Amino acid sequence: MRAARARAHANIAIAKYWGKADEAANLPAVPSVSVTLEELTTTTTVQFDDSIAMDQLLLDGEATEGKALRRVVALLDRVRERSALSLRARVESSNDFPTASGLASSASAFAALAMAATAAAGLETDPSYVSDLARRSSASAARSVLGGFVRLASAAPGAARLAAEQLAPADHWDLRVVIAVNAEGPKPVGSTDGMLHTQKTSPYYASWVALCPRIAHAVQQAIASRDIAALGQAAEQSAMAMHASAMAAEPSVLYFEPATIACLRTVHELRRGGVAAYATMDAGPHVKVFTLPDFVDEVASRIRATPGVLRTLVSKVGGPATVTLLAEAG
Ligand code: 2P0
Repeated sequence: MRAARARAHANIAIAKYWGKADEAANLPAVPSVSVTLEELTTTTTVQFDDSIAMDQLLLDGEATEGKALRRVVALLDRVRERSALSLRARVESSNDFPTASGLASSASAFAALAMAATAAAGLETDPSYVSDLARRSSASAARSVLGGFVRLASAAPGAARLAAEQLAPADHWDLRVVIAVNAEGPKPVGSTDGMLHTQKTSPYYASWVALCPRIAHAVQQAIASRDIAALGQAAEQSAMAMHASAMAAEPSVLYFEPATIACLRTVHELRRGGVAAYATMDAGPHVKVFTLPDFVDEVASRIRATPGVLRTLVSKVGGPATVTLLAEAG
């Protein structure tokens, strides 16, 4: 029996990924740039075991089957193929943030799984291999393998591989992220379905794809020069353009709730008062606010007081996924 335990952090895209160049190979149509979140972590243990006949998944202590298990098996099959290992695995995964909050992240989950499975199979945990492996399950997970500020390029259909790359480590810039939790429970339309529907039906999808390289470039430059205003403006344009393309789909994909708009108004008011605060939204109603240490308490208290906000989380920039090989048994 061979086992490994990995930890990976969630990430928030500053320049968003929304759209696939190749659905079967899960290759993104646009480049994305993210920041890794120290405070939101998934821990996953993978144990290859000759006493079990099928892969098993425990999510936050609950035996899980169906689609979640199938996605895990698909990743394990890739690792088994590369390592010529035929053993089935027991996978145990837990989040240190409330799963029911709708913040449950496939990014940290598949990054941790890819890292743990690779190590448990006795393969080299080369970040480029692990990131490419995670990307095949969930493109945003490719970014969570690396720490700090991370870029995932777009790819041509049929590209053989695509891994994320680190732009700067976590200690490059003490950016802070305030997260407004604006709903409980899973989102009505998942990211994969939402983006595929957008690219098939939205008249604005082509404009979105054309815009993304410019936004990703602006975000990279803002990170390099630690320029929060430039980063924030590009982040807000990326989020609004992504959501505009989704809203224009037929039928519309609408992730915003009243609290989402209320948070955007709060962020605008904070900026008018001289506070560095910039908002982004993913495939859900929550709002993530980029800010700096001097402003983080004020941003968190103003966001917490915004109507409809259930609670807030605050995070620093986090490091890469890590893995520990557990003692071989049996
Ligand atoms: C992002 N999102 O860049 C964007 C912004 C959501 C909104 O990456 O289909 O779960 O598994 O590759 O990684 C969420 O998409 O999608 C996502 P798949 P994933 O963070």
